[in-house]
Amino acid sequence: PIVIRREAYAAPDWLVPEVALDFALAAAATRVRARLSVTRNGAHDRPLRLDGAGQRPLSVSVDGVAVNDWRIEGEELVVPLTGAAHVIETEVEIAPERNTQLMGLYASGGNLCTQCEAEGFRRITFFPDRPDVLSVYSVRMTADKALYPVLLANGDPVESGELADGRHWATWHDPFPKPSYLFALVAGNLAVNRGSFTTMSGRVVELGIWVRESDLAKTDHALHALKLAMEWDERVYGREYDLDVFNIVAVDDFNFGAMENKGLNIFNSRYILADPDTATDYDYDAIAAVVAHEYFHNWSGNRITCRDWFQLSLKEGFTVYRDQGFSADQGSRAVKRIEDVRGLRAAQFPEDAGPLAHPVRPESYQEISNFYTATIYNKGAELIRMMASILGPETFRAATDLYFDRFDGTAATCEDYVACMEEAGDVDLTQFRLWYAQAGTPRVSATLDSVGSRATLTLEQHVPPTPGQSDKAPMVLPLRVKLFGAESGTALTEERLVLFDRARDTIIFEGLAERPVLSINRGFSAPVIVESDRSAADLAFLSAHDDDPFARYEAMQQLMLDTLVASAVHGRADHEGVIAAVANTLDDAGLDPAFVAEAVLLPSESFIGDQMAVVDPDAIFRAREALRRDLGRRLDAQWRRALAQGVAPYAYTPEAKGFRRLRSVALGYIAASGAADAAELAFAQFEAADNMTDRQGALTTLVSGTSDLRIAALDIFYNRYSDNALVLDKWFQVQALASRDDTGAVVAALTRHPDFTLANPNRARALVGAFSANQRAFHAADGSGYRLLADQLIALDRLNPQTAAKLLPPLGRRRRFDAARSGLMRAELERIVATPGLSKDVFEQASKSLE
Ligand code: B3K
Ligand code: ZN
Repeated sequence: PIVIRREAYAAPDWLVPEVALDFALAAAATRVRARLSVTRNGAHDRPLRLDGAGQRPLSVSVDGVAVNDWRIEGEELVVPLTGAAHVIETEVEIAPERNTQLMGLYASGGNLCTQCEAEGFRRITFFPDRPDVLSVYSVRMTADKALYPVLLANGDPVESGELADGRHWATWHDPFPKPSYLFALVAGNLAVNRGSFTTMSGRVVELGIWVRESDLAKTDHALHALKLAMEWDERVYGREYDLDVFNIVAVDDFNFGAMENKGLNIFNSRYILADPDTATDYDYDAIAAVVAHEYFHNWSGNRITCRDWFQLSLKEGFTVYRDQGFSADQGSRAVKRIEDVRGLRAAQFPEDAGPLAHPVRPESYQEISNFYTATIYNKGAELIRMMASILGPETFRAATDLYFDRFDGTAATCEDYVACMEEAGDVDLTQFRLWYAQAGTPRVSATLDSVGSRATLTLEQHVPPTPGQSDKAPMVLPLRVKLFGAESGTALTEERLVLFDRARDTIIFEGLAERPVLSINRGFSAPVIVESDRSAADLAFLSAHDDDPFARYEAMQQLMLDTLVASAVHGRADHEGVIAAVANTLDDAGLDPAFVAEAVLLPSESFIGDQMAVVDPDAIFRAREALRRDLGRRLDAQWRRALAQGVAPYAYTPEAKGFRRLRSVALGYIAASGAADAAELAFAQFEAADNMTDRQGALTTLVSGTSDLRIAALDIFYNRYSDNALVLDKWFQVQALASRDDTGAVVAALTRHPDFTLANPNRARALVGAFSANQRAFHAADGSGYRLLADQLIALDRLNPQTAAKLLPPLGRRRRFDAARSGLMRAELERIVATPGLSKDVFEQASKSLE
């Protein structure tokens, strides 16, 4: 395989200051004519090399004269050139309706759209398809007017008109130089929800959300979120929008969540369409977050882009950090932080502990699409968060101002970003840079010894080895620390930000009036694993008294984890501590219901597994169910009270959302208790619900139970939503995630359901992706889960390598399991690697997982 290395970066030989594209659009065959003005970059005599993807040019001309001295080398078009500046014209024909990879120009639901990041533009036309070549684009499109009445591209619309043969045309111009990955066009039969936003300097921007006519009523939430995001970015980062129009188009077939193309974002419809009947609170929140994320990229990504793909976290980590801040400001900061940390632990920590671990700024790749990972995105966001904590809010803002100002209009590096933080913050981030270079989640052991009025906190850190990196240096870990009095329950110290940057260190606290209890890594100030010797009593104490809500949640989680791991290892454990702490939290009337719901939820089966030397899925399931049953029984009155609380007609407010969340958690515990009326309660909620959150919550509970009402509810749900693809995804997903003995068989049957298709990434992820996240079902001892995943993955790879490769990582976690399971997983990986015609996407992930 060809390996691309970060250190091999070289500036482009040729630049393309301007490009004009002319598309004769049709689903079966689209003609693309490209006119590139190219300039030689530096003194060299090398020819022009343009990336392609297997096409042959129909014609090539240089300065208006047809030439035939070009050649194809691999997938590149090589054109010898003599001067310092030329105009190159090429013509190709592509077939959007045969494009199942969904990269480049493709058809979705009868419309035509593009996806170019990272390397899709080369599937449209020959071009230096790399992010450090920035060009001003002019685009002309002609198409059948009846089939494609709407023609959109980047930038601002210029002109449009009619043609004789039922065709029409439109031209668009984007004045901002951009890399090819930000190119976009859409041709389709679309309706628009329009709005407008007046920027801080008084410019009026016309906003449009484009969807199929029948979905128009589901676009208000996204449009509202867009306006909130535009206002937030002005207020919090001083960033103003820069074009006269901002368009978003929703499509059903999309490899990712959404794409930040300049002025023309293209979205997976699941991150646009919402109404209370079809979308959950989780969906509403995700829509607002993704709309904001893509909008924020206009500055962190588009105005300042990446020099090369190793710098991907420059735009993604920073933009995730920005969208997390935006979402935190829409509701509870504490709950948002809990959700983000839960997500990091569910996706990034396992990645960092497995065969696909890589630094936030990787050193090499075979296929760049495989590096759109939780490490680049979510760990990358944690790096920005740590620098923001080190600088403090005002200085951080001065540092981002400096960064935006200095690098506007350029293709920058992670190093450029850190240098701005360093300069504006007047701090030395030399050692901090290790966060970009070293993979693996640091482990911190924290011990607090107190004698009289003096306490010593001893910290030790260890960064585990990861592929290609056996020895690690100590990192800078910003740890927020505070001590509480064990008797009084009040704070003994102020919160301190400890910059722990050695293998071992001690911190002394003096003048303590009583025995201290340690609260550490408050707010999850560093993305690390903390091992402390705090007793169950101290954890219970913190879960009730800590004044940082995240730390309260964390103490409760640790108490639950300690109990569950002990139980999974020894077959049983004392549940009293957890029951008392959960009761305390449920009875604390001062707490936000959304926080309570998060705090009383047990850690997931996989997260429990991550704490064990060898994951035992069945023992974990039994331990967790036993604790759930005890919590359900012992706190029955509290759960029923929570279930009755805050019931009101649907509203999308933080308060109403919190009540809904707590009600669905309560329903789950009532079901776990084995109460005779549990299924009826769930079914009643399922039928009475005036919103999808309550309906899906009830269905989720029913589907993991044994009552026949489960079948009834699934049928009602299916029939009610059989024409709504996004809700059918939920129907598949809820079954794939069910805690049942027969889930593997159910999922196998669902792969043959008439509504199941691998051609649609959302559907593939809803069934196959969800199944592999269901620890007990996926890790069935007979290997049937592994076989199912491998079969689907091999089939999907023939259509869509990028989405297939994303399904592979669960098979790579084999070293975490017993020898029998590990061997079965290995056999499936070997079968995948031996598949003829395998894509490089899947090959890279599978072969690395076998190492
Ligand atoms: N930048 C896009 C990534 C799409 C890449 C697909 N291979 C989405 C986002 O992070 O905003
Ligand atoms: Zn992004």
